Amino acid sequence: MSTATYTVTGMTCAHCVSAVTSELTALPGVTDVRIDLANGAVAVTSEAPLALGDVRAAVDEAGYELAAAD
Ligand code: 9UX
Repeated sequence: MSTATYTVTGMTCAHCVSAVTSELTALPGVTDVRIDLANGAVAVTSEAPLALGDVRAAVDEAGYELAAAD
């Protein structure tokens, strides 16, 4: 298992969180997504490390921006 944290900008409500969670959960191998709306922190757990470009594309697809990968 691998957990990586990212900062996503633009999320301001619970529906935003739901949209990002849904897109990230759809990535192959993702088993858990946790989002802290207050600070935009997104923790993604997956069976193997994810490609940053895939994470960025999923966040973009939801309508938000991946600002940083920690
Ligand atoms: Mo509503 Mo959260 O437009 O964006 S889904 S604030």
